[in-house]
Amino acid sequence: MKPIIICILALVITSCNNKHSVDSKMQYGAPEAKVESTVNKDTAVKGPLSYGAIIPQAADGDTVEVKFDVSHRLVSISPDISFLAWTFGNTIPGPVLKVRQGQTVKFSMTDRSNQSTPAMDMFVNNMPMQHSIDFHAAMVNPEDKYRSIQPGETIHFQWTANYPGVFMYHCGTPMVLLHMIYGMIGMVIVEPKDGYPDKADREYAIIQSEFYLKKKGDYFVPDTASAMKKQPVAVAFNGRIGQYLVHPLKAKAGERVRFYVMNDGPNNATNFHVIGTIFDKVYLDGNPFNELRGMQSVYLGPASGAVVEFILPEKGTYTFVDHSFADAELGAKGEIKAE
Ligand SMILES: [Cu+2]
Repeated sequence: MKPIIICILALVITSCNNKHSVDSKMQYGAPEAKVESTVNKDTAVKGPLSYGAIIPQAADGDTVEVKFDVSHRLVSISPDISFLAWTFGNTIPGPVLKVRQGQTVKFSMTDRSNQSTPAMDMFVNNMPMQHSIDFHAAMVNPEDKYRSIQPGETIHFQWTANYPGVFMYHCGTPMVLLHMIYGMIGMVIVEPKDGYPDKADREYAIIQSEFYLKKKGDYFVPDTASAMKKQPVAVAFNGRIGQYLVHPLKAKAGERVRFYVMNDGPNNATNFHVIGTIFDKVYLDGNPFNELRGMQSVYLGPASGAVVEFILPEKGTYTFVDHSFADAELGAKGEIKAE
């Protein structure tokens, strides 16, 4: 073989092997966070964000501005269960944020827990309080960026998405468990630099989380005692019990479907499974390096995620569950319908 051909072959092999190698351009840390005693000028969320199973469109460019605020408001997790929740971006879970690997997020958040929202006055537990946010997708000094802010204050900080995948975010203000069972959880998707090896025909975001509540009058209130025992009264996908049984996700027979699955806990594991198919590929924490094949389910502890890809083999309705079936009975059950 001629030397030039050997050189070209060597280059091709090297570049293939490095396809998913760790990028040397890691950004460790970020400028100091800024806390202001003024509120963001409006309540609207800003950035590549979406709600429910919809995947946001990542923005172009090296930096992306993201803003969502904290509010205390009435949230329903089923027609029968409502409670005064503490939220990021007004919902449980908070909005899904999607960025590209290497992008820097310029984030800002106001603690609006001192502002009244509809139905709030009915509750005795509507005290304004400190909140914070902890992005698992970031690598920054938590004492600085994840510090608690007072009601009426706004925090600004930035972080760079070094690693691809699916990551949790949550309020980190003590008692952290309490802030999480009040609803302060969410997910960040970091798109890998070179994407995933296969093209997906459909993509959906699925966040599993537990609810620890007790009845108080016509409403419910979060219950620390049952949370400490890790005994939820409900487990849901994207914050609403059984929503994808009423409105199944859509697909077509033969399509390759990609779910970004995040277990936001806060306490229990999930064994995520789709009845009637096999996960062709699973990427643990959504990193293309962490590839598994032919999995019947994927076991995810609290604050673990995965990207799962599967083929819907023929027309039909496929149920996705936490195969720890007590959780499925408590609400961790949905459907995807292949037409
Ligand atoms: Cu909080």
